[in-house]
Amino acid sequence: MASYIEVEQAAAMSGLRVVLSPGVPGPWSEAAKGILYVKKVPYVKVRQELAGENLPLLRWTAQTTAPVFVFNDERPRSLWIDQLYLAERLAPTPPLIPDAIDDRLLMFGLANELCGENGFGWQRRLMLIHATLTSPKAPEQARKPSEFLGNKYGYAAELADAAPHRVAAILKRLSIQLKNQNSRGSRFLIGSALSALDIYWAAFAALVDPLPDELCKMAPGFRRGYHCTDPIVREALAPELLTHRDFIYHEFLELPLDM
Ligand SMILES: N[C@@H](CCC(=O)N[C@@H](CS)C(=O)NCC(=O)O)C(=O)O
Repeated sequence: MASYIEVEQAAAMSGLRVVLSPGVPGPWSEAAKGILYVKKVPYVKVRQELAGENLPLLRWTAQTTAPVFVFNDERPRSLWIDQLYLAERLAPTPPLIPDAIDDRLLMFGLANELCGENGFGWQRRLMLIHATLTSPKAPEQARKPSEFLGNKYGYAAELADAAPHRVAAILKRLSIQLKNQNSRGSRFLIGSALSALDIYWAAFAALVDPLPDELCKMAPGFRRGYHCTDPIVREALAPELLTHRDFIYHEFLELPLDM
């Protein structure tokens, strides 16, 4: 397992410190790690407690979610888009934000569909919380964090019911993008080189179809939850999207995942 330092220790340091949830392949965290990996930016890993109170983290970063990037005495960055811009500034090469305006606006639009509020990750989280809260078999140690995360991220049963449709719409649009790109002779989701969108998709795909255990060690309960069996979602998940995820992980990202 990766080694982590505590928030109090991290707060006294300089350089780049990245707050993560140990042992969990959270898609925002794995995407952030992927971006830093590709750019070879050095950083230390700082422990967040999933669904915990995280009071020292709250004092340090004014919020309790992971991932967070803190660079020197700059403001903590707890949103994916701020993290991407910081990484791009710290290591401009290879660029992960396309230079051409049309590529850039398409990349940020699709990335927001995956990572942004109410996007793919958000909707899958609502579905996961819903599955636990409505299952009579769910053990108490699963129910408590789900209640906590449900309150934190706006869970309501009717939102969770609508979530598979939103997830499917995003998957379908992403798959159209990939097909268009392939027919233009590109292996990437945007333009003709790796962009942050390829990394976001590779990491967020875990929320429908996690990598096998030998590449991504997960507690069985987490794996069952992440693997999506909803027929509306499965129908929208073109096999090419998973092939693309595998291509990005095998060619560009760290394997096995180190959490
Ligand atoms: N703030 C991030 C999203 C990160 C996020 O939602 N992280 C969740 C992953 S489930 C988290 O850490 N939840 C656990 C907790 O809040 O304790 C962004 O919008 O860029």
